[in-house]
Amino acid sequence: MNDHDPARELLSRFREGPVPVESAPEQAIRTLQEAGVEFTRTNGKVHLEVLPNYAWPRIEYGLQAPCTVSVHQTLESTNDQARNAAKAGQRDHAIFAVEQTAGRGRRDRTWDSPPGGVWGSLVLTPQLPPHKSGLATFAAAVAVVDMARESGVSAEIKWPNDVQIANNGKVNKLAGVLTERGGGQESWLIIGFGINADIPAATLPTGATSLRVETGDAVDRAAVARSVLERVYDLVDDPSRTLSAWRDRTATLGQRVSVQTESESIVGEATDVTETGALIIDTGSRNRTVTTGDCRHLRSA
Ligand code: BT5
Repeated sequence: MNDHDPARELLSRFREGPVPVESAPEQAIRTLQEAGVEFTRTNGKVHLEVLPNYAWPRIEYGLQAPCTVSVHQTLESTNDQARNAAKAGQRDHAIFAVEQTAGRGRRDRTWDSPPGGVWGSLVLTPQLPPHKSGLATFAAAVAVVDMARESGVSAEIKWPNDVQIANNGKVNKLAGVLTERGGGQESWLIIGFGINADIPAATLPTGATSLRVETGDAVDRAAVARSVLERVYDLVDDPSRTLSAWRDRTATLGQRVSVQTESESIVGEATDVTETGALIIDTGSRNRTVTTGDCRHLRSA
């Protein structure tokens, strides 16, 4: 049981309209007010007037996904916070931070996380076996691409976890996904996504772009978060839909690539992905299957 649960329940009732004063618990109203929600009272009814900008009530209001949400001002890493929540038994909960002080990429690389991004981690009970965890990364990458395309931004996926935007031969990174899993019997899956949403050009790292830069408009981070959570839930337990959606949205297949693994660099044509999300590379002499690595798209000869 979470302190916010009566507040969540009340919040969802406002979707049908104003709520009679006598059936709106004072404590729930107070919890929502503390999160920035504003109400008025007229004719014995409570009216929801203002949802705060980027806070859990704004993301949860109208959310079509079976998860709860929390938004923190500053965290070291939402994936670390999510891991603690997972170990404490929480599932179907998404943790966001306005900014991260130690955001992580793969192989402990630094993830720049200034305010304006959507830095979030979703804790799930995994439904697929461990060797298919990579498909959760695929589901999140598809979710981000679809959200971007709905805003008119033609994003694409670079294997395995980058969402990028190609413009006049220049490619910039819009988002990355970091999936982690653990826990033996009480197992958990964390899908961390870093999306450069409402970030101006001046605060982006080199090689990055944002929805704000691409559209020229301010971006509603709560709407971005909602859209991605909904699409992730839509796909994550369905490997065949995830794979076909991923194949439709990737720029990697059919490309000449160079993939740097822990031990070697493999160059060839990326021909397909396996049912676990590994990349198949035709090196000219044989097919190689790569499960993890950093992929570069090379110019065709
Ligand atoms: C990723 O790693 O792309 C996964 C990034 C996942 C970040 C999210 S934010 C919420 C959650 N909490 C966390 O702590 N992490 C997750 P990788 O493929 O290893 O790419 C990392 C590289 O991307 C870095 O070495 C930089 O070159 C570049 N980079 C760093 N910050 C960036 C940004 N904001 N936008 C674009 N590129 C960035």
